Amino acid sequence: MYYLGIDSSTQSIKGLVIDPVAGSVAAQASVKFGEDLPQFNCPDGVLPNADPLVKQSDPLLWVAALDLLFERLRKTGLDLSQIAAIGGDGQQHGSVYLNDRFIPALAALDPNRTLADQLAPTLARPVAPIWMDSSTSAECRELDARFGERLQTDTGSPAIERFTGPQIRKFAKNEPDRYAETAHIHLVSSFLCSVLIGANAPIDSGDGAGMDLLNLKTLEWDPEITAFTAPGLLAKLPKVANGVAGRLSPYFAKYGLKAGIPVAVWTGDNPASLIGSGAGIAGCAVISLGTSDTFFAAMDTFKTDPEKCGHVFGNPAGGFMSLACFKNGSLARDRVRREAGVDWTFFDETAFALTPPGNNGQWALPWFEAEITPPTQQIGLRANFDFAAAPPEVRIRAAVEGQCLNIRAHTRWIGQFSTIRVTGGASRSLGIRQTLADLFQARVESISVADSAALGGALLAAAADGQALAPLMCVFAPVTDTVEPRPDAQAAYDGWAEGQCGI
Ligand code: XUL
Repeated sequence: MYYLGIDSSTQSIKGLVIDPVAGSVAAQASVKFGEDLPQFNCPDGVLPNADPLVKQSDPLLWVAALDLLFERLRKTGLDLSQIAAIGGDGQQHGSVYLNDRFIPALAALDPNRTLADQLAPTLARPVAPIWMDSSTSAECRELDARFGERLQTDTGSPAIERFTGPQIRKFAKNEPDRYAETAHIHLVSSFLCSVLIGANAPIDSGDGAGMDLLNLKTLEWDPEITAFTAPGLLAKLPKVANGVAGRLSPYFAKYGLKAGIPVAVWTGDNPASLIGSGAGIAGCAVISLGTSDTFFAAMDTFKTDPEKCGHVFGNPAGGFMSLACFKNGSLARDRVRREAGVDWTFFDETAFALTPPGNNGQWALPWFEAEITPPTQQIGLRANFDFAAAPPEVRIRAAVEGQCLNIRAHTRWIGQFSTIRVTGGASRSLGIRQTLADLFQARVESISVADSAALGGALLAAAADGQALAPLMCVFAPVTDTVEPRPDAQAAYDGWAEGQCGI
């Protein structure tokens, strides 16, 4: 018996099958949106747009990727009929707009046709705004003016450009006809979960809290905020629920899966990652180094960010979690590395030997996209030295340290932690792990499964099948590597006046 977790993130979709008895991963597969499905014209998962603040994707790309993922999982040779339940997560905040043909189309999915082909006529809007979008400042100001502090105290976040509520408001204002045709608005997570169960799926409190619409005191859509955000919005939102969303649609039997197995309500990639990294219980913070860098932790007491940059989301293991999100994560890091003409091994070995912690006071912030934390729409790399003329080891250390310093500066409200777990692709770099350890003066732990979001989805599938979550979190998140903070490096970073570099 196995459980499957699916992580539909910004640049790819991944599937991870776990064997809960052996405590191991039984199979995995992935689909890269740009590389494997070039016909959707979404390199890095984003549609080209002349406006650098507008970031949208194609919902049909996500369902085409789902078909291809199951095909690849089948090809691993694993007997998919032994999968007892499915869970999953999506990149947060992105929204999909569907017309009244959506539910009938889901109920009648034909295994002889592709998902993309059958769902194309159900889109009320051909594009889905995603979390990287920063184009809704006007709508955010309108929400602020109407609700003030209440937005943050009740929904966990002030009005934020990428959050779904401001995105829906902008769509309803700018494209009223398409908005009127919209019968259902889903997050990426609840959209893909709906496809799996062949019916309208709920939104969970983890991902739902990223919309500026969910009242965290009642765990229901806030009637006043939804009414102000867009006309008739409440009727277009699915219900809020955690647990089992429904049963797997017969469509997926063509991949060898058993129709009728339970499908867990999907969550956001960060809440899923909290579970997959074994940090669902308060005490340990997680830094996820992916397309976005995020810092999050389970909360024991509900508190919001006094600086108004960070968020409170539902914790799928119960209660709440805090999160700060940094948009210029892996893509920015990789651009600096590529332009310096080196690889990450160079950073881990040569750059570390050639440059001291603190980089002799030289810092850089690779903000090639409008940054979320702190919010700024001034795009471009900032540095306090002649970046282009500096050698590769100085450039790369400056950018990595600048990113890590920015994370530290904006997560103090979450708490001080003696242990931080790291996950995501860039956490493989020893140099990055050591920089985090030195800067936070905390032990940095790596866990065996780098893909903690997909693992979290698989663990939530197990929970939906009646298994206890807490022991499974421990079994699947064993610490495989530890980096200790170097006390002598502390002075180099504590000498930094964080305000001096504009963060
Ligand atoms: C979190 C956020 C991103 C996305 C994409 O608030 O915007 O981390 O979830 O990963």
